[in-house]
Amino acid sequence: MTSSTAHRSGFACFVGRPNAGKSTLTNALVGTKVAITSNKPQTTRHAIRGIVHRDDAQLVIVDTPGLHRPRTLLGQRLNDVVRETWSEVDVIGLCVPADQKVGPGDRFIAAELAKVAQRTPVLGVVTKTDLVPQEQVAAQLLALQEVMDFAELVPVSAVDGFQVSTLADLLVARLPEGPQLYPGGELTDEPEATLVAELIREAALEGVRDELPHSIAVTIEEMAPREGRDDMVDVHALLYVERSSQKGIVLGHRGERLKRVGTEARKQIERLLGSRVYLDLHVKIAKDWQRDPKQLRRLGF
Ligand SMILES: Nc1nc2c(ncn2[C@@H]2O[C@H](COP(=O)(O)OP(=O)(O)OP(=O)(O)O)[C@@H](O)[C@H]2O)c(=O)[nH]1
Ligand SMILES: [Mg+2]
Repeated sequence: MTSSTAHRSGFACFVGRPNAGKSTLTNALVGTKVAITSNKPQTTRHAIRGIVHRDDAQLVIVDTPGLHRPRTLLGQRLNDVVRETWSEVDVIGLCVPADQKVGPGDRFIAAELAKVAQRTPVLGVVTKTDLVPQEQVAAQLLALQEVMDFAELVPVSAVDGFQVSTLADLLVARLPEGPQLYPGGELTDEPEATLVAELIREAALEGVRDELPHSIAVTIEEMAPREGRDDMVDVHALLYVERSSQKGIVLGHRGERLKRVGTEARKQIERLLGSRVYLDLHVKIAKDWQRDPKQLRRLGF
């Protein structure tokens, strides 16, 4: 028997061009940072699950990489992650920022989604509404309506919180009835080491540009509480770049830049782990790793 108070549970995913605001929106819905964000394209590199707990539902949001025209094997792999994710969820949100014209990239994604839309509802989500006047939001909703037949259209801002809970309601309404999928209080199923590596990458993305953001990868070589101490975790991490010229930029003059990245990342990691952290961070060159299947595998792609 169904009743209006039945508990719902399931999966939603956000898709869209790089930089559309998918990860920021995921974090806003979950209420904490589960995915790193930046103003560089292709910040997200795997499907990240964030869990929204409510009395009436458990909504698992899967944040995906931005779908784009791939130029490397990594880019292809990222796009594969997106397509695999949207074929598995209960509801999809196509994110389009309010401050940019609906373009060929959005139409390309919508055309692909139209095939999925027969069995999975797709919501049109206009993000970043805080950046533009109201009329422009209205115009963007109209423009988005043209690209495909959406189950629902909703404008949101992850920054000022506008309609974030409305979006949660709309997503939850599309979930099947079911029990909790994750224990109460669990906000993500990302391994701690992955979150730590991501926080380091987020800090490293700050202030770099052009090709460099794409070339950066971070691995955690070792992470453990310091022997004999319960208030200190030692983290040994490697920051990969693809060329020696990039290593110079990341290090900065006398290693000053890397030091700043380490300090910023350490603060974030301490907040995440709730303990003091010693971060040992080194830069290594993995030549052209974005194009090399073997190295991609080693880096987890
Ligand atoms: N003003 C404003 N900025 C936002 C909002 N949402 C995201 N941004 C900014 O937009 C940029 C991209 O945000 P992300 O959440 O990383 O975008 P993404 O879609 O996950 O990007 P990829 O992972 O590269 O696909 C960041 O600089 C965010 O701070 C919003 O609601 N308002
Ligand atoms: Mg992202």
